[in-house]
Amino acid sequence: DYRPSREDKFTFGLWTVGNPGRDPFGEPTRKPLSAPYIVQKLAELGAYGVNLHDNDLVPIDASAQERDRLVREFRQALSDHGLVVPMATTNLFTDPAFKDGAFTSADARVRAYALQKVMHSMDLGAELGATTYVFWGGREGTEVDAGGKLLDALSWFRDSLNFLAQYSQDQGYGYRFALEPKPNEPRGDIFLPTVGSALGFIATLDQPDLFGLNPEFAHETMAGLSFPHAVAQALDAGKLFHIDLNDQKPGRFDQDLRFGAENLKGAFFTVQLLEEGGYDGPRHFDAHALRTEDEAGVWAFARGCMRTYLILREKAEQFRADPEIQAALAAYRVEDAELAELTGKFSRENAQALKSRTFDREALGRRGPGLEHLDQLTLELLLGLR
Ligand code: GLT
Ligand code: MN
Ligand code: MN
Ligand code: MN
Repeated sequence: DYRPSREDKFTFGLWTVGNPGRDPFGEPTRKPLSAPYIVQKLAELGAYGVNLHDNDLVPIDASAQERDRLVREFRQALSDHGLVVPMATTNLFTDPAFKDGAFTSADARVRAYALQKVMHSMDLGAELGATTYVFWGGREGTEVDAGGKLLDALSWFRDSLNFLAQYSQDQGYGYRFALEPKPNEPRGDIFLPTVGSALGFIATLDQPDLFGLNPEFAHETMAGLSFPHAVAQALDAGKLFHIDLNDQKPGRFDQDLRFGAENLKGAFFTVQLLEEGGYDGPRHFDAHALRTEDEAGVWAFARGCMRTYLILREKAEQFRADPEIQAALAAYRVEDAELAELTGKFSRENAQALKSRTFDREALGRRGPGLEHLDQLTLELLLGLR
């Protein structure tokens, strides 16, 4: 009946279900929800965990006493309701200090303050048991490039990540770090805008093995790219450390729609990749209930994200078991054992044999691979007709 359980590893951010429905043109439409209350509600719905920014729990100007009280109450709620905190991150975007970036601010004092804030936030995450630490560089970017910092920004960013990786090791926290790309919003152009650019950057870090990706469905879609393709590239590189599931119409502002709400086929192929591609981390929903909704709408939204995932997971199983689909797949993917031998591994002999082989180019060009048929079968499966 598509009821989630802890084993499904569904997580939400405090900032997601806790989003009060503010947008750049309008005030909040809902009351803020306390962190312990969110924990209780998510547990009732069958979630596995809850993730947070430092300031989702502890206001930026909280006293030490207030911090301790908030953390104590949150931890109590987690243990009362059996939820975990797999991922933590830092708010490096709300405060005006970060208006021109955090790690990539042109002001060395802001860069140092950002490092300090992240270290405190990493301490908090470790206290709550988080093992993945996300960096979404929302403010790391520019509107105008007259400041001439494009190259400096990358090296400041690199220095900060190298520093923080060592801090984690020095403290014995054992974090794995996940970079979350986004092409724009809130900045005109955000640095490391796509999964591909983040993968390229990770290779330049001192300890690349500690760093991976937290790709988001909406963000790759905003960049005009395919989310399943981005997820596949991260998986292939062994870099899918975390994932932000939501939905998005292309060519729009960041919408953070309920998972599956817009691009159902993209959602299906994403679930298929996660379930069959060896990802065993949390399935995190970084989405918001529509601003039109009241609190009941928020929980309907959260339930909907998980339910859609479970339905699509079942569809992926049906896809694997459907004889007609499997026959169409087998027809599409032409295998040849002799050629596999010849092309699998380079040797001078293989290269020579391959060079002197004749291929019936025209026949290759004539073959219809049956993708229309296969895709229609997939669509009908998703529509419940198979
Ligand atoms: C913010 C952003 C998300 C990021 C969060 C992590 S914060 O809501 O829009 O995509 O994942 O910092
Ligand atoms: Mn988003
Ligand atoms: Mn977002
Ligand atoms: Mn996100």
